Amino acid sequence: MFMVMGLLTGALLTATVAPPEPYGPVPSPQQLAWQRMEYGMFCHFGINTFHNEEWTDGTKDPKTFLPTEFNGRQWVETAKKAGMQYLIVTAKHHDGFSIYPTEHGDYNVKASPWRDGKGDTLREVADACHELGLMLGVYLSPWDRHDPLYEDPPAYDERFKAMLAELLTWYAPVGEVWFDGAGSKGHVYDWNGYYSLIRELAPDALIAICGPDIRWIGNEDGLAPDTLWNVQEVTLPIPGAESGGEKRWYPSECDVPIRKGQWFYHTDGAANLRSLEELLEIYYRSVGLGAALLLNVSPDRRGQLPQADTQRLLEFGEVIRDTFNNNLAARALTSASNIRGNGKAFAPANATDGLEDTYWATNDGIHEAWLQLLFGEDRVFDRIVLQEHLPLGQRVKAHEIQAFVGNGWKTIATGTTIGYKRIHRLPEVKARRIRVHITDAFAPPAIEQIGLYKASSRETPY
Ligand code: FUL
Repeated sequence: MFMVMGLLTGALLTATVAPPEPYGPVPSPQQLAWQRMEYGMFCHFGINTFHNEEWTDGTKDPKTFLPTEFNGRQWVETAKKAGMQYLIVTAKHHDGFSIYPTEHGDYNVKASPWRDGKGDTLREVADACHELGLMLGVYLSPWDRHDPLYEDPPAYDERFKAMLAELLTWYAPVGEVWFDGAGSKGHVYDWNGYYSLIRELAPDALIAICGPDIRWIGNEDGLAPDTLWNVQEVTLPIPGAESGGEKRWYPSECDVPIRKGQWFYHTDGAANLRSLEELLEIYYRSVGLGAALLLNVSPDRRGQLPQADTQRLLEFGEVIRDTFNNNLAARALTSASNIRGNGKAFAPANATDGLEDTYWATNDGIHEAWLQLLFGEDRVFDRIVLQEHLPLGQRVKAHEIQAFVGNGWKTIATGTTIGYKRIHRLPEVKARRIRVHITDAFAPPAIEQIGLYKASSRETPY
């Protein structure tokens, strides 16, 4: 009888340990899935590719758009091999030339002799993305230097929406719509109309930059700030237009070209190709600070990614894979200064199990706590990865990591926010006992992952 009661109480106790309350705005399922992709490819391809210019003015002859060996699948295959999860293509840049056969206006691929005016670059790229499992995104420039309708905003809005509708239906599913703000100062767009059309035709698509779902990091160097909050005050419909506004989940994207200063291909641009070291620095300061990295690789005049860029990209992908392929923390014995409900539901071992839906959490009112990793023998590592459980919002304000070396605790890394991810690079540490100490948080911390790694020998020691 007592035993039965005991069992019952035990079962009730485990069942009643509620998860912590979410703190503040939380990501939509689409935003969370997008954040988990981490790394994508941007491809700027268009009439500019054939003129060695970044911004042509809308007067270049459409006949000059003439790729010699177009291969959209090669872009996607390369992105996939490089470890990227999504790909965004410029359907139309500021010059107004569309690289897909739009039924609106006359400045597009149909007016080019390429494949007798029957070519469709986006078709090949979209099909390959869908087949190979990459999310497809489209860039459609609001600023249009060719279209005469641009001078008549309501008429232009209708055309723009018609083009959006083509993109979202012909190439579905589209996961991200990228609205560049360049050149648009003073022009009035029907942003709300654009947004509602996207929500209607592609409810899962995220609207980036001049849009409510993904925030531009604010530079074109691929660098996020050291303290990065996903919750931002946003004034819609044009985020960032004014300060203040509604607080919403607004994750960041770092867009940066692999060739310094060049989004489009230039015949003499190879010298601008970033080194492996520069790319790694960008990675650690974008993905490593909790933002997504959108790395631009420009297809050349053949309509393929240049050989040198492809090689660099693959090398970079291999090094990242090498560095993060073996989580030493997975085999640690874990303990913590506080465990929510004292049971398994929120145990510290959840932070080393590699699963997205389990996490270590503390009791309500506990905003400072540590989690310890204990090994049977010394472990050697120089990278530490931390991730918060974002369905509960972003909570951690400050943290530090300590290792037991000699006969005392030594601080080996400190930081502010964690958010989607925080990677610490540090000189090699050899220790049996490590503590991740959340020193301040807005709410009981909820830590989804902790990783310890040894960097690939192809990375320069930090
Ligand atoms: C900028 C544009 O002006 C560049 O040409 C490029 O498209 C970059 C991604 O955004 O605002």
